[in-house]
Amino acid sequence: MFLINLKVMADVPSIWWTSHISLLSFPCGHGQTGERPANPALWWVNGKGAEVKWSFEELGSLSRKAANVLIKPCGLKRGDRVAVILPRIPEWWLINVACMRTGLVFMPGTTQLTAKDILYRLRASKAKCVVVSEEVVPAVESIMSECPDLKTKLLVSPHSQNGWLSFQELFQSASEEHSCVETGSQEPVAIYFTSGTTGAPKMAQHSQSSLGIGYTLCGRYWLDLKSSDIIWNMSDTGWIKAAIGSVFSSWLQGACVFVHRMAQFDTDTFLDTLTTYPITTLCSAPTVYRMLVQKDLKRYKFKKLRHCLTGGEPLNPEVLEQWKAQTGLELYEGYGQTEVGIICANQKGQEIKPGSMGKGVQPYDVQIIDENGNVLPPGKEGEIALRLQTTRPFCFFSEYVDNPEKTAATIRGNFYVTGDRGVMDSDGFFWFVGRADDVIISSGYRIGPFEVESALIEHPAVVESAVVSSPDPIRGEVVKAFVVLSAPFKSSNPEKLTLELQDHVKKSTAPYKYPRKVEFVPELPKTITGKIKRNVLRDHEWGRT
Ligand code: BCO
Repeated sequence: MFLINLKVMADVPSIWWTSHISLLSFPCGHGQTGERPANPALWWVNGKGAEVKWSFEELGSLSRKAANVLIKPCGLKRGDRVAVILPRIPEWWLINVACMRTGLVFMPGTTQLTAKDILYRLRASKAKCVVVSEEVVPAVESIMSECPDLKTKLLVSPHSQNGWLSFQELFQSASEEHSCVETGSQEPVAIYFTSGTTGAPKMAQHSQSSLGIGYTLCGRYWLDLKSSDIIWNMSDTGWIKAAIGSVFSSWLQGACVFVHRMAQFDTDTFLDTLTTYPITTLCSAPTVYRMLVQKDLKRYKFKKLRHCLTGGEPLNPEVLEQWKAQTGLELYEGYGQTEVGIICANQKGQEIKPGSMGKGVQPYDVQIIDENGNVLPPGKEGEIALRLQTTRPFCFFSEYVDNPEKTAATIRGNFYVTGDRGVMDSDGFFWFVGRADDVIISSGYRIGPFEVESALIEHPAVVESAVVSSPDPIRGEVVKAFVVLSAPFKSSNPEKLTLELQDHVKKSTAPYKYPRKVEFVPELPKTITGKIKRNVLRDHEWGRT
């Protein structure tokens, strides 16, 4: 049992929390001089002149105020689930820490979620509170009558709305006095919705131990952070990568988290930001680096950049080499999952084999196993798996909430199976091969084909569809839909109908899932029992026999 650290470290001199963490037997590093980091804890800009800088002390007092908002006017109690659908605004960080202080379970979601996605999340989780920005209000309003457990709607906006509590107003009058709840290591801290081959997204629950302590190692070794560093982690607030790079791993090292509000990704703004601000550490999806190396990077002088990281999808060796040739900087790939964090990585000081995602990282024992749970020798392809000791590794997710079958399905013998296929070479380097199931990894997003097929079938033109991955030079892979048309649409203009279907999917579910490729086919390949053979279509797309 231990008290968890971020909520505490925001309150007390850094000497306390560095020694607290080393008490937990983590390797000692920097920051042990007891000096407070010179950098702010959070440095936020919106690209239009607005800027917020909070020291760790300010983060402490402001998050105590935010905790009082959640507990008093919102009436939330320890263990309640809070859905937080906010863009990259400073309040996201405050509410995140406030949930830790109060023992509330933080459930982040991207602002790309549609009303249908939000309805599913609120109902499945029985969330007591939803926290949103103005643009998400209409979606919540349209479905809240179907969410009997939802008690509180909190709006983060300078404008108030009928039926919504105003975070800004309540925050102004909230007290700075708040005592942290003393949470246990296995108490839930966050829930992430994660897509699989079938059904709706599962709720992967993390504990105080898995996020709070698990990511210390990642901050120290993969991100190589010190209190003098300023890290810009591009990930949207809805993904675990935001928890890794923009909260736990960074702040536990005393590093400054840099945030650019950037509503729409744009390479010019991105590169200007690196030349304007003293960012030392950059973490972004391979798709972003693929977009960046299209530019003449030698024209840009990055102010302080020293360490570049990537993850969320496989990185191609050409991009690593082009990035290095143009910037002089290595690109360190990390491989992981929402459920288990970073499990393999190229780390500073170690050899990098272009195309490999590095070696297994502490505290994991990463192996390649066969379908019976036997460890395979180097060079043999199998499933990437993590060896389980008598207890689950402390940085593991706790379970898929209300889904013991899916939780159990991740275990094979003495191993947790990732669902990814790979090979380990004789030097212990891991090489990604692909998903063992039908999940699509596009631009760093994990997309379940069933979710896209369910959206497509709502359209009157679609009799049935099969959604698979298809190669793409920028996004690694993209969503491709094979669609069988209903009779009235068979003679429609294919280009026009493609756009209509794409638009329909963007409205039905989070737009990042929309099929960037659509092919109309007379029928889909099926087994004799009538099950669609997605693998046949996928193999065809990837030119495999
Ligand atoms: O590309 P299009 O323009 O055709 O479509 C885009 C958007 O325009 C569109 N869209 C967004 N909001 C919309 C909308 N359309 C209609 N209505 C709206 N309200 O939808 C498409 C969204 O695609 P996107 O998000 O990929 O956009 P974009 O601008 O191309 O961004 C590129 C990236 C690379 C910045 C973005 O894909 C990205 O952030 N990728 C990384 C995702 C990530 O962080 N993954 C990590 C997950 S955690 C993990 O892997 C565990 C590791 C331990």
